[in-house]
Amino acid sequence: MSDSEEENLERQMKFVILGDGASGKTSLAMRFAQDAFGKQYKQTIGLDFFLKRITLPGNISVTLQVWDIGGQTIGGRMLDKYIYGAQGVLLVYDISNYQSFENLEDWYAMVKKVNEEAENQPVVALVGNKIDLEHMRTVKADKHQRFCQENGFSSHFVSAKTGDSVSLCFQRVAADILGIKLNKAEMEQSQRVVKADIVNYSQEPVARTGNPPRSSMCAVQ
Ligand code: G3D
Ligand code: MG
Repeated sequence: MSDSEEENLERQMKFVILGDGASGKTSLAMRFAQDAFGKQYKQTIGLDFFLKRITLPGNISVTLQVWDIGGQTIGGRMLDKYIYGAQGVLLVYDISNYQSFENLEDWYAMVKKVNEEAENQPVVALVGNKIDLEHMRTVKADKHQRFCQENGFSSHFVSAKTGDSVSLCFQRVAADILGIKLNKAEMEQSQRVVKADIVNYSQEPVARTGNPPRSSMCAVQ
């Protein structure tokens, strides 16, 4: 194995998922983790974070350490410890709950405070969750985009319920952290690579010989 391959195997990144209660943080974490860890998830979530390996285009393996803040609120005493050292921050709101969007200003202020003296600033992603509830949307997409532009966030719309774009979101943030730009074709391709990885981890050979799942929705439902 070459040095660079070894380095790739060991690369680990800390992600933290922030946002108001009920915006869907735990659901997102579970949706992302489930494919790979299945029943073990509940066990590991009790320990503050879980690990999941993904493969980015170019066969780059990264292990994501994903922290769900649980019941921590903005004033929570442990919150800075969750945020500290995170290379990826997902700011999550519920597109059908305007307050959850507005409060992200405060969540982001907390991220900036914790990173005041940090050499490397985290990559921050704005994640509008519950897009399956499009008919109940109260946060207009242009508000979302403006918030992204003002602060240099990447923009994501997902549904933890259906699984729509959840893996892709984590993957795009990981790619951003490494400075890898993914074009559309690569994103689709890399989604498939991730799926293949997951199937090998969590399912019996029957899944490998059968039709490969086409998307995260297919893989988990
Ligand atoms: P939190 O960890 O941010 O507090 P949870 O949020 O993951 O506990 O989710 C809060 C509620 O929102 C849950 O409903 C959950 O099922 C729901 N939810 C999470 N993500 C989605 C989504 O993408 N779409 C829809 N429609 N609902 C979602 P309950 O009823 O269990 O409280
Ligand atoms: Mg939660």
